[in-house]
Amino acid sequence: MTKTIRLTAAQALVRYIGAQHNEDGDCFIAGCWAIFGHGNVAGIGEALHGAKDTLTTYRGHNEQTMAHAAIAYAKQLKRKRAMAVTSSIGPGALNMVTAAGLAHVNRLPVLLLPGDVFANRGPDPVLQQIEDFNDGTVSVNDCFKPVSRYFDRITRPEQLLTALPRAFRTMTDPADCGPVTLSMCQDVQAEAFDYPESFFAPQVWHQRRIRPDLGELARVAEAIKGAKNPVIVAGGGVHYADACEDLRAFAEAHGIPVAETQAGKSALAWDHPLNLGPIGVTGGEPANAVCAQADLVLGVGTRFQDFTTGSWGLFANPQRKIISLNTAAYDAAKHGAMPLMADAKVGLAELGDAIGSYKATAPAPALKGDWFGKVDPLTDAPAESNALPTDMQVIGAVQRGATEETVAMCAAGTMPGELHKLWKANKPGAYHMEYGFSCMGYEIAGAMGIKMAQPTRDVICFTGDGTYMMANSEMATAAMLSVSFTVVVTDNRGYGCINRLQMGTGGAEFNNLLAHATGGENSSIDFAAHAASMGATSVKVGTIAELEAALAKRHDIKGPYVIVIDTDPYPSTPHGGTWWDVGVPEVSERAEVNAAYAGYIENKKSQRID
Ligand SMILES: Cc1ncc(C[n+]2csc(CCOP(=O)(O)OP(=O)(O)O)c2C)c(N)n1
Ligand SMILES: [Mg+2]
Repeated sequence: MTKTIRLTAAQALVRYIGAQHNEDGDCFIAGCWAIFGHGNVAGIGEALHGAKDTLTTYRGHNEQTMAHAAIAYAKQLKRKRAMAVTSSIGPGALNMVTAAGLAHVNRLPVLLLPGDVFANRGPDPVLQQIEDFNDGTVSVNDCFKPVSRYFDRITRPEQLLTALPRAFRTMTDPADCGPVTLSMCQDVQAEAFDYPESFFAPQVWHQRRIRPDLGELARVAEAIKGAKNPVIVAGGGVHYADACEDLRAFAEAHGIPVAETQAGKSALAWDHPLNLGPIGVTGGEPANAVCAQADLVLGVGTRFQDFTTGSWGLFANPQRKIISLNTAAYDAAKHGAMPLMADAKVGLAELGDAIGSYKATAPAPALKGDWFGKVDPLTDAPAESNALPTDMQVIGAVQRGATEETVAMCAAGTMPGELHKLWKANKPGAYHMEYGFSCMGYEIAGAMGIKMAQPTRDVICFTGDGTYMMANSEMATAAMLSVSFTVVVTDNRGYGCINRLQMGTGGAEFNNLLAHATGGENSSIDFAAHAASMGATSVKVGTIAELEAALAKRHDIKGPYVIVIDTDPYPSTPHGGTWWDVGVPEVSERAEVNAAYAGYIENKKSQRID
């Protein structure tokens, strides 16, 4: 006779979560973020309370941003651990959909547990049920389907017996990793079932390291041996596979230089001789010049998104070949690449053996010297003047005050591009950029998630005024939990980067900066006062020197510390970068748009479709 235990579906869910471990012996799910409503308070709420000594529940202030905190936690820990997030039905659930998209793009694990309408349909329509006129099986939670790597709707308690192992397989499988949504019908959460006791036995989820297929390996090795000036494009997969050291060894052994994507940055120390630095639209001249010439591009753990490839205009050598070493077959076969489906760590090791003593022609070292010669002065503290500081100077101030343990983090606005170009990351994990979704509002909650993941790190969050306004309420959560990190708010009174993009595509300045928005002149937000009202320590500074002084105090401050500085919305690093495909109007009454369109058509010719 199978020994069973009678539990509600919610109790079984929580008990199973508590029994799943990673290879280090940690509980894979490190905690559960929760905002309760009628759709989860009685079922999941009761179960979480029952497990509160082993699985901590955190009370957030917005479903989207508490999920951002969970996702940042998993990203900083290189997917070795994740968190769960539960919401009520309807609006609370839909608030999490954006965060699911973020995790989906960035291939990051998170366990989303939205409540759902009654499976038994007894009270239909329950409060917050949308009612599809044509399909009785649809609820708002169907919106999670395209943004979940695994979606399941739990309409009977015993479905957890198959759904939960699938959920954990998805979150711990490097090739398939992403958000899981278990849509928990409200009545089912509270229904009991006799679960086999063995279902709750402790389990370890090992990190699968896929070795290359021998045919693929041989073909790729042949291609590399025939290359004169190859380049490696290092993406986030290098970090997730713990392959930073392996990448360094491979690059050094074969003299192949490395360009870093936003997710890959910090794989090699910024001053490593073979680190060409940032690639692509937000890249620098060293990487972009080498990529333009390269006869072979070896992507390692990269999605080859448009910011990396310059919308496929960057790799301009007509003879060039692309190789994609990736755990996901989807990424390994992109854009006609020769696939090498493998984990970055074991894949690089086996590829190294296969190419033996092969050495590439190293690029001119002067490239890097020239680059820093040009951009470093932009980050210097300005001489005293009445001009507003630039974002580049703000980066310089933070960089000068950075320690061995600093993590620079950001997601959207001017700063991701500036940080990619200018930030000098000393070691893996020193740079945390969410640039797959580039989701405004990730920053403050994400900084909290990073600090929770690595409490000894010095987390510095860069956020514009726009992204601060979009989502700041987890600041109160961080204050409540006494999670310490620094937020540098660059207030340029508007959506500065999009204003520049608008001008760059021939548009009139319109609806981005407050100065060009209806009623914008009436806006006067005191960010420091706002942050203080939520329990943060805050200060408004007027100059770069004051910013440096304020930053120096951060190590003694408990909870979030917010430093606000007004900056100039117009300047950005005038070096590096490459074309980015943004559709420009084909007809317009504006001469500037027509000129931009002519330029667009010219640039479009560089876009490789082969
Ligand atoms: C959720 C979301 N909405 C819209 C965008 C498009 N977008 C990218 S950056 C940006 C403006 C950011 O403004 P701010 O945070 O003030 O940064 P700034 O560029 O001014 O430094 C917008 C609207 C986005 N990335 N994410
Ligand atoms: Mg702004």
